[in-house]
Amino acid sequence: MNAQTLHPSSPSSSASSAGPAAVAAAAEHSSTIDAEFGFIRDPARRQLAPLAFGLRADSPPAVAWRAAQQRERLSFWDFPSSPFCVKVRAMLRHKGLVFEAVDPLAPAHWWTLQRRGLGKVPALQIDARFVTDSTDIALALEALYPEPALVPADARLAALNHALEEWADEALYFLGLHFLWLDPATAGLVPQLFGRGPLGRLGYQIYRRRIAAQVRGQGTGRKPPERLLGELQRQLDHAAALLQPGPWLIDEQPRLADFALFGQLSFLLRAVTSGPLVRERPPLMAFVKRLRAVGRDASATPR
Ligand SMILES: N[C@@H](CCC(=O)N[C@@H](CS)C(=O)NCC(=O)O)C(=O)O
Repeated sequence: MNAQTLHPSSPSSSASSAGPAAVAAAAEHSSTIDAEFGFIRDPARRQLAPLAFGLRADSPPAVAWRAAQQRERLSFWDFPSSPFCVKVRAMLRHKGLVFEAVDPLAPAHWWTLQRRGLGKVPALQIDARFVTDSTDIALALEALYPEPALVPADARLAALNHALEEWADEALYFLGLHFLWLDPATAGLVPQLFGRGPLGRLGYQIYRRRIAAQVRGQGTGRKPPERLLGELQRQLDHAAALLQPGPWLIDEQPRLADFALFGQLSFLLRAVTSGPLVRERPPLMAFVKRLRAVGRDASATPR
């Protein structure tokens, strides 16, 4: 197997200052990142090795350096197509963290999610601590691994960051749920995710009913479909305008709001009606491409 050896600098150096020279300077702390799976092979951190696959061989040295300094074990309850999981996955990768992805549908993991979590994905276990909700996960990560920062230091920008995150997580998400689950144009596609057998069909019916109740309860589902289409177009125009001149929503680097918008745009791109509306807005597609690069292809959206 192809492997790449990395030489992290001393633990007191800042991650952002770990250029190639600093990285090469501390050969005594060397650890190996497997080129294919991103395992860390440093014997001192062996407990992470078998399961971690948050990094790829093309991770920049500073990212790999941060991962090599990571002491906590991160297990991520990750459902690939969830927009909130796309958001968290991209943030984990942006921060250069190594994590184990856990299948939330496996019975034992599903039960953990009900018992210790909110019954929803994403969830992140940080050593023994179980954190739920993508915003709380982001803030927990930020406290442990402050660089690169998801929240700007400036109070006004920080408030704007949270307001735009909320807009993406709440307003865009319910439109996404409608277009992916309830819009008749997508009806043939979603059941394929569940499998064509009787159990898959039953699972799809039950879950669809649950989604319909959520979308109706929140209010979006009470509006006629034409109105939702107009609303989506308006929201996407706002998103495109917010990204001018870009490259990010509010700052010189991607922040929490950018990851939230990325998750929702990835979700909308999957649906028959909403996908073309995102694709026909160049600032949105340029943004999605930029975040796919930052998040090392963290989106589950097919290209
Ligand atoms: N506000 C939450 C939303 C999480 C959420 O709604 N997750 C959905 C998947 S996209 C879920 O787990 N739904 C299952 C359910 O509601 O039972 C966050 O930011 O994490």
